[in-house]
Amino acid sequence: MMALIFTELIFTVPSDFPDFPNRRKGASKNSRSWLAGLVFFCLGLLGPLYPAQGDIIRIGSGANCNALSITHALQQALVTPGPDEIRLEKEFSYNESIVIDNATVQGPVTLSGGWESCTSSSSTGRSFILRTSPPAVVTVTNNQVVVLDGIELFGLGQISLDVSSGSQVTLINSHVGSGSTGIRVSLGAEVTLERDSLVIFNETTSPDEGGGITCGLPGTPNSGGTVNINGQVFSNSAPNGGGIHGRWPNCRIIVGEGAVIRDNEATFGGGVFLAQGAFMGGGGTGSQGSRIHSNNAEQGGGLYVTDPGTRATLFNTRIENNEAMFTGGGVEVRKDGFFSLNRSPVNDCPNPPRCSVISRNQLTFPGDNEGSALYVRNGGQAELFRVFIEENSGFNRAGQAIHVEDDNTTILLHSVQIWNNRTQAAMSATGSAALSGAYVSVARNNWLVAGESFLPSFGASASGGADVTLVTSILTDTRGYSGDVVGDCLIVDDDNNLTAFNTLVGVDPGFQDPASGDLHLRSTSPALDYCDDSYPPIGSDIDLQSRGNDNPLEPNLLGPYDLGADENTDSPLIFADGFESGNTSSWPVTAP
Ligand SMILES: [Ca+2]
Ligand SMILES: [Ca+2]
Ligand SMILES: [Ca+2]
Ligand SMILES: [Ca+2]
Repeated sequence: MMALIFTELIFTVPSDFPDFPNRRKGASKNSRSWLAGLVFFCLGLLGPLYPAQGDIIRIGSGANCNALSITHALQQALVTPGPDEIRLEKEFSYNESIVIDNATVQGPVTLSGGWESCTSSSSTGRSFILRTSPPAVVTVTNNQVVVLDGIELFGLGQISLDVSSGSQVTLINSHVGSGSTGIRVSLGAEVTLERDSLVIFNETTSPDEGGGITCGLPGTPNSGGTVNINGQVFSNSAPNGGGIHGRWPNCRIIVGEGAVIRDNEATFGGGVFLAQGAFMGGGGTGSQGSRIHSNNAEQGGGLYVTDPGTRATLFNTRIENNEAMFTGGGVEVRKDGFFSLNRSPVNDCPNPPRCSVISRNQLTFPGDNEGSALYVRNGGQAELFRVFIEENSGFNRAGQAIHVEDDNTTILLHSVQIWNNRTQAAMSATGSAALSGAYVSVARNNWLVAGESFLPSFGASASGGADVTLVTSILTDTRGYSGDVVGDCLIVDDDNNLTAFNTLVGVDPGFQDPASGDLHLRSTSPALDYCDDSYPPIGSDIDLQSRGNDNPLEPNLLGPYDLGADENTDSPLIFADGFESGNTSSWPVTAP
């Protein structure tokens, strides 16, 4: 417990919402040196959670020790049939290249660090294993099952942990740092990074590896594996995937409660790069969401998804404060890749309703660049459900926050709030792309024109034959539309270039507190009970409340469906004055 708290104190930025939009980004190359890593690592506390299992082999030089090296201990483990725990004395020096496969060990093995001596009954801190020449510091292969508990691996120029061929490795209270790639997972292996574990300060120049974690081998189809992330992948760098690089359909990156991918750096995919059919899924639950934040790249600051069959389908994940030079500050999807973000209908998150966000991401290169939040090209598809897109910005507070371009390329927005972005249009499409928004609430977006004055954003922009359709939505604080945009069941403040049916123009939509980003509907909003189900809702509203709540006091204009991201499900105000006034004239006419 102490270790967990301590880790969070050190490795969590106290304020995750630096001043917008002039915040400074995270790690520099300098801070990624292994010396800095050592400093961080030395601050760790406390040790193994696993009880001793089977035989215990103690490495060290004093009383009660029975091995002088890890390799020596593994030789002893081989001759016993069951599982083994190898305890590493803390002050002892470990500079070995350790191979765990069926030739050297029999049964599952735990490497447990942080023991004061071979006579200690408990461990504190971690043991270091360093290696300055190839191969990897620890290689686990041939279906071995290994737990690293209280261990720090320093690759110092090569892979720190190489797990392959059906093996399973779990890291508890362990750090993997300063390697060429921190962890490589391949050929059906599985690695689990538990919440108090870090992959940190790794750096590679190979385009086929991630800085922190590599899943799959280049040129070997289906050589992926599974990576479960509940810990942090932090301050790593690579050309493709500063934090994580995944390829092949059997590469599965699963983020869970407490997963944090942050301050990583790349050319493509600062946080995560997925290609050639790789899959990323999962999301946070309970008290810890999962976060992809403060990463940076030239394209795809947080996440870069490319190639047919490649998918990232995330829930309860905050993609924020990432930065790209050119496109895709938060997320970039290319070449038939698929990205979706949703709020889990079953698992709560630490700060509802903002369970899933693409917020405070930025583009930095001079010019009107596109996709500070989300950028989709070349056959890519993106779907957002119950997502907040807020405070994203391009260079000089211009550009486009959400952008889709090219044939057969689509963005679907459903129960999405687009608020307070610096963007020329709340959403933009060009080059025959399709953009559909349903149950979308748009307010307070604007952009800085020529660095001089702010103009309200267009509600949407369609050019080059793009197809932009908006239904059952509210768009306000706009300056109309750019290009031809079509819609139905809308409340808009300006319908210039908008062709829409059943639309109210220029009325107050009745948001709760638009200045502070609360776009829930007041009980007096004209958006209540407005639309029918011509545009069937996909699941619940942004609060996980049922769509189509029929307020008995509100006449159904076309049907019981509210416009925008929120369905108002407040109890009907049958006694609107609360009886206190004694003035029956203020009672709604339908009240008895
Ligand atoms: Ca054994
Ligand atoms: Ca309703
Ligand atoms: Ca009604
Ligand atoms: Ca609601």
